[in-house]
Amino acid sequence: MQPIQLFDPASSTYTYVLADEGTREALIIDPVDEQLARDLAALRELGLKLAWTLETHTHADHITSAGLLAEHTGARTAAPEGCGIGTAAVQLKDGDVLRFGAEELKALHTPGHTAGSMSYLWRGHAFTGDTLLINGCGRTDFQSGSAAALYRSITEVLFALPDATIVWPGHDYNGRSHSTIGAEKTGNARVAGKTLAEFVIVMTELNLPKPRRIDEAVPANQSSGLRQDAEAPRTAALAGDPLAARPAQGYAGDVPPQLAYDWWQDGAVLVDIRSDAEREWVGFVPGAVSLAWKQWPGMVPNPSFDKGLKEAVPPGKKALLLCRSGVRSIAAARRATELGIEAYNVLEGFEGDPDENAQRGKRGGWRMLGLPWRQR
Ligand SMILES: N[C@@H](CCC(=O)N[C@@H](CS)C(=O)NCC(=O)O)C(=O)O
Ligand SMILES: [Fe+2]
Repeated sequence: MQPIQLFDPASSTYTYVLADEGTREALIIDPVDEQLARDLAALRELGLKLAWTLETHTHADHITSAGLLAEHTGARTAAPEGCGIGTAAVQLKDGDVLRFGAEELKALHTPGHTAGSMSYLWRGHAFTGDTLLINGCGRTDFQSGSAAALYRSITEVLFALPDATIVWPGHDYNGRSHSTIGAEKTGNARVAGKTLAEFVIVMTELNLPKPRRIDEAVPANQSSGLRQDAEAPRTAALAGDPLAARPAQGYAGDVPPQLAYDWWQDGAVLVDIRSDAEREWVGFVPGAVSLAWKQWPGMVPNPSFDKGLKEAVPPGKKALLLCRSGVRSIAAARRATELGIEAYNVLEGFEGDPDENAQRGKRGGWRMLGLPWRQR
């Protein structure tokens, strides 16, 4: 199976899906949060089970959907160890191999665009992230970039691959999809035939404007896209996908906050799965069971969460899972269901917005509806 190349026009980012034909296990490289619904739909249509999400580096121009993909599909997250993405379950070192079905992908440390940047090799394909672009390369003027390191990564690591190796870049700003190592070795305007000193001058003189979203994107990407101040884009991304917004499979159902409150009064168990820090900042729900969903992607299942949940929900009772915006609670409701509990996801969470685009300003969620909550 050839790599599947997907494009995010807003950031000109390429996302790749690789799959093992036999087992249908798949891996996704550099997924973009605005494209979450599209990517979930693509995986579903192709009958693929996502085993891994993978980053080439900490992006400065867009936010990854890795954390959300992991929550929705059960995939594990992997990222280069030098990228400061502490939430990634697997921290990749040079030469590490990731397996999906019978397939293997190899990580190559190719620093320069950022110090942690990696490229990935799969069969005759190289996914070069922003290390090597088509007739270009990643910039080196921020995020621990180094033109000298990039020169070595391109000329000594990537150009050492066979000429026929297909190059799949992390971006292209001119509508090109792929190249080859041979073509870049002879024709890449920034690096072909250049000495290290000449390359450093080229890179120093680029004078590119700062990426528009760098201040927001870098911190968000260091938590696999999960810790963002504004959660609205994720909700909007999910809204286009019926499966993501309302996954009938995997748990008993979705309930709006007011109905959850009524069920709670009737004896259902309300489980607040936000972190202790989130409750401290925003407020807590008196009487709810506090049980943080400390399941960073890849850590599923988490024995302490499972144990706490089983103790909190007596047999025959419904569990109502509440998080901040109604995304994590879907994953937690699925896990509760696996443990034999009748589990519901509380829509819009504690402070989510039901329909940001259509009803701007009309907010929902537990807190917004005036249901019981207190500041500590
Ligand atoms: N204009 C884009 C930024 C584009 C950009 O700086 N891209 C980075 C990759 S994250 C790069 O290395 N570009 C190399 C180049 O444009 O030559 C934005 O505002 O987001
Ligand atoms: Fe980049």
